[in-house]
Amino acid sequence: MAELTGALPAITSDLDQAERDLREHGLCMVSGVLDAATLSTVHDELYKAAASDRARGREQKFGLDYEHDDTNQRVWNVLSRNPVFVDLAEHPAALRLVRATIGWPALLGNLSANITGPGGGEMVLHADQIFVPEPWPAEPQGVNVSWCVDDFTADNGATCVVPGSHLLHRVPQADEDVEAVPLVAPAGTMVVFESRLWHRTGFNRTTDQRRAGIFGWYTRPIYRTQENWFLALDPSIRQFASEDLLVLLGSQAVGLGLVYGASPPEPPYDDADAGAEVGHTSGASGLASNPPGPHRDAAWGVRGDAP
Ligand SMILES: O=C(O)CCC(=O)C(=O)O
Repeated sequence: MAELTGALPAITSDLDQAERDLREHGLCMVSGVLDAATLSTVHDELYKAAASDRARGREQKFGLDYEHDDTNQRVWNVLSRNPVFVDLAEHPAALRLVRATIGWPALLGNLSANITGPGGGEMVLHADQIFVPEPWPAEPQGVNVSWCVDDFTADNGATCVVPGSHLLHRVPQADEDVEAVPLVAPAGTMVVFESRLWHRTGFNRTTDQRRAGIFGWYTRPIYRTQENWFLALDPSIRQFASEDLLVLLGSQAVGLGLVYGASPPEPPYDDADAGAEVGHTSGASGLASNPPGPHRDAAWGVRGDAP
């Protein structure tokens, strides 16, 4: 049996504490990040997207999910479904913890949802950086920011984690004899765990509850994204993207992902102030564009996080 000494941190609303928990335990649970109106919109829009996918036969099975499970539903490309999901992907609290774990620039590998249904089976125990060849680099290569869209309970399939497993610094074996404990948390909780932590979807033992979680997967910028944003993203999301989101999508880049040796230019802005700031005109037509930002490359260089 693997030697494990970890513990689960308590839910906190203090981001300094969350950052310490993430460093020490490989995960943190943060309350008070979403207001009630945002949570309600996220909930309704996610279930609407899930129902639409199901009605149109657009569901895709995921390799690590329980094989014989027709109650669980993955919802892909959540970022394109409604701008409220952009608010999750670039939430300042989320990005603070992403930066603290893997630095900046980072890429958003995916924003997808997993909805467990009554009777839904367990997922395969895994670490998210499963694609990184071993021996792994000393530091985590990614971080998962997950959002509890419903209450997560021990019965309805709350994500289960193996405390301390990030320190084992390897993927779990198929027959690994370890205890995975449920992350019990109310809807709206933001749970952040680094990419070496072993985890899985829990059993949904209820007869009448669905449990939705949205999982934002962020990586260092040397990894390919799971969702191919260049093909999958609704163009309006990029059109109105913040600078942080452009970086996360690979549409602003340094070192890798360049176009003719420079960062790709930003899309046109609709916002007169954004153009004025850099000495460009931007009118109601929204056709003026900001230049690519060598100043940004310089800023990243100073932070020293460029690949
Ligand atoms: O659904 C969950 O609770 C966990 C999902 C997960 O681990 C994953 O998608 O990698």
